[in-house]
Amino acid sequence: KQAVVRSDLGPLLEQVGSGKESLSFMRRRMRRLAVQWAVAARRLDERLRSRQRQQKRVLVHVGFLTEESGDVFSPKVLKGGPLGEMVQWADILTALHVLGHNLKISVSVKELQGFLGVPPGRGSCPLRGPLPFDLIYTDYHGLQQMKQHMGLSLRKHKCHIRVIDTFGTEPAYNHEEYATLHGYRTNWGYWNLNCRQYMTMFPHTPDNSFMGFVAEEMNETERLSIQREKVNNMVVVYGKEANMWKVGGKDKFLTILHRYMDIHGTVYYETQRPPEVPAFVRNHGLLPQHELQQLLRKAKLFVGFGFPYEGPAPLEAIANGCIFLQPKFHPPRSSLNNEFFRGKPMSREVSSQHPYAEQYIGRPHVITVDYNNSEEVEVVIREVEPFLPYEYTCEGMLERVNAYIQHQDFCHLDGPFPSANDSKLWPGNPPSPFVLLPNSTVVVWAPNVTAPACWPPLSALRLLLAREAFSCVKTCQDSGLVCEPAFFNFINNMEAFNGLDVQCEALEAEKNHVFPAVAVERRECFLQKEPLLFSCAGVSTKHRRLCPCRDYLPGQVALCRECL
Ligand code: U2F
Repeated sequence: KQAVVRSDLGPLLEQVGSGKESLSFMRRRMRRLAVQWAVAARRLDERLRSRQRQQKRVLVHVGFLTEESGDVFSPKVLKGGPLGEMVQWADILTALHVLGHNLKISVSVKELQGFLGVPPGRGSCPLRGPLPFDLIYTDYHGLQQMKQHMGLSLRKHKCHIRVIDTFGTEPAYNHEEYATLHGYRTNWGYWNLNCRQYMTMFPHTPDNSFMGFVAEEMNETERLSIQREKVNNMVVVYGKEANMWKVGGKDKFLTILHRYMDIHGTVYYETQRPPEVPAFVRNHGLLPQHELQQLLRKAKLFVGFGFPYEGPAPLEAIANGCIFLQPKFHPPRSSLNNEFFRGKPMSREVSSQHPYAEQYIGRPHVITVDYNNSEEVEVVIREVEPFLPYEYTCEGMLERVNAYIQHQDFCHLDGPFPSANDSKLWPGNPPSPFVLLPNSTVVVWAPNVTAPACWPPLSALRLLLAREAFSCVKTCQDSGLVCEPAFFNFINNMEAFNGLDVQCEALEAEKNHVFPAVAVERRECFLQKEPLLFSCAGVSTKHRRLCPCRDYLPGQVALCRECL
């Protein structure tokens, strides 16, 4: 059945209900952005009119909002607790509804059981018969609940699952046996999914799929009025919880800033001003989202003190014409050196409070400086235009989510559960389906006529040899490309080494998350033996990695030029 775009959010709002503060927050957000979604849906529909778009049966099970997982978020919605996750789930639900899919929403284990058709009650009761959904969007909590309540059948249906995972999961942490053997075991990882089934809040690492969310867009009239209404010396400080203001050196910084600017904050408080917030700051208390937008429209500067990491607010500020000033982290923070990130299933280096803003947006909208270096802190405040990357507009999110739904297939592409023990699913090292077309900087492989179907299409593949101690994320990035994990399968062969002029004195196949690669010292070449370990993120000082890169659309890094 063809999916038909919907512009009326009424039925969705009804489905979401309002039993909890978190759900009410999501409904308010949906209502506020309804017009923007409808306009985007119409535009995308015109562009995709000629395409077949299958309607999917989709279950959304929001694990972190279930009572069974403790639901620590809902009671804090009005008290300065995290809202980023709620922002994202609201937008995912809206995108799925607008794209015309058949949607069921669950925020309790009971509802989950009802939708899946497993008898209620505790204990694991395998689902009999076929899965009544094509796609299930959930999170780590929900995954655990499904394991408890679907028992063995979860394994059979795993390829239909998508896990919304804010900060991302890297292959070395995802593969249970490898993680256990090599010290990558955490409370979260080890599900042996295809890493592209994890969908992140920002395009952190191409090993995962980038889901995102949306921020408000301005039309021309709004742009002009924003520019007129800007108050020259107005700053808003990022951080809705008093704790976020507890940073060393902050007082000095604020005092200097206060000499030139009026400082505003939106810190939650009960009766009195939180002691962390200096008296000269005009604190509005936690604001409803639309009032925060109004405040940001007037402000010139949005200042972060280092926490929260990687939240939505800086994008909103930039979209409202603010400059985002944020601290650079020396050394970068990661799960190896930072309490907040410790135990998260990745070792990505977080170079500033908001690496996406730093790397993908940058100056003049984003200024990332070392706050300990007062010379650097000297900011030139000038006019900036409101800016929102296309991938964070409604149309951009709809385009991306639609492409994933129509093309990403983890049930057939790599086999339902590729595992090293399952020889059927991993038929050794298939010969390369390519003809090599060398060009000066990268090796371009043109698929020959028998090339297997793949998404993204193989014509986008550009093969690079990384320098030692370089990941494929960095290697592709340095050439203006992005690492594409879907292509690893096709470059895990001798032809790839030959194509890059690597003379292999020996060839082995091993389970290691940096393979395929060549050893720096002995010219020994290594192929990957476990497809779940293909990793864009992996780094080794002893190896030069083979990297499958591809191009991307301007403002839509998840999609290549021929991906739509
Ligand atoms: C991030 O979570 P946060 O909720 O702390 O992220 P923020 O960037 O602060 O903003 C989330 C939303 O809160 C809204 C604002 C944003 O869309 O419009 N808001 C508001 O409604 N009223 C106010 O007065 C101030 C903000 C991240 F998203 C999570 O994944 C992480 O767990 C967390 C910690 O790193 O950071």
